[in-house]
Amino acid sequence: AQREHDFKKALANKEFVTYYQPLVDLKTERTIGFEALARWEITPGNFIPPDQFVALAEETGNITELTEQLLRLACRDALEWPSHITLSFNISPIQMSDKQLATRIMSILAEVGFPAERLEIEITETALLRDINVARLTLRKLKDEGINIALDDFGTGYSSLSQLCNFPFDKLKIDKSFIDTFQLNGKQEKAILAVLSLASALDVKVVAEGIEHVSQLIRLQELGCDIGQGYLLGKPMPQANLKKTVPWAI
Ligand code: G
Ligand code: G
Ligand code: MN
Ligand code: NA
Repeated sequence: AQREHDFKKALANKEFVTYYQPLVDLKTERTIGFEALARWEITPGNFIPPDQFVALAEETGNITELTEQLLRLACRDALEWPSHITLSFNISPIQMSDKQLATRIMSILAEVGFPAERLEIEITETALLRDINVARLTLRKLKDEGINIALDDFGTGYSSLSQLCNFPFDKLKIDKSFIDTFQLNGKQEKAILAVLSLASALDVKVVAEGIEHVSQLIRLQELGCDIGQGYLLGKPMPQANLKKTVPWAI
């Protein structure tokens, strides 16, 4: 009860903020979007990471309210970006069982005036397993509104070929554990190559997550990976730092 009280208070005090990490087109090396990553600033400069408070929000029944607050914030920030820059937003698996999810998202977009075409929702593979029929309906509704869908942490969950064929994904985000360990002609690299070829056949774009070294970047470019994300290309940063760090115009 205490934890629930603290959480409600944090929501009321607007202690949750969003950082933004660049998504970079690996061909042109330009930023094409940002992923919103939530932070709980308990006291100035002191942050609780999302893995911890998202679970807490779920346990205390506050995940819907938290998500709405974060999405509103992120869309407002994204309205200040150039109009070709997209916003990626994480949805937790438990929310894929919410039949109202698509409606909630659409009403925030309408309220803020953010175009659906510039929003991308990131879901994990486990999210699809909870309630497959609700998930399918929700994704269909979001797609029909023009929202893009990315499959996050690809390769670590229970992804099956049928999921890739039966859900309307626009992007696959290859989990950073593959990028961390991959070596020239190693198994991870071969797996990535196979994923690229599968994605291309299904007309889905591929994002490599967790790029930290130039050697990884160069190899992923050689392999033809579409999009990259990682500390090398940009760390998650607050809205105020985006203009300083990311060269919009070029
Ligand atoms: O941001 P890292 O910066 O620590 O994020 C850790 C995890 O928290 C990732 O798995 C990420 O997908 C998740 N996460 C970050 N922001 C959000 C959010 O706004 N909502 C949900 N549900 N998960 C988030
Ligand atoms: O689960 P999801 O992919 O949404 O979360 C991305 C997580 O990975 C966030 O916690 C983000 O801060 C982190 N991250 C992003 N780029 C890098 C990177 O290059 N290296 C590491 N170690 N973590 C990263
Ligand atoms: Mn993500
Ligand atoms: Na991810």
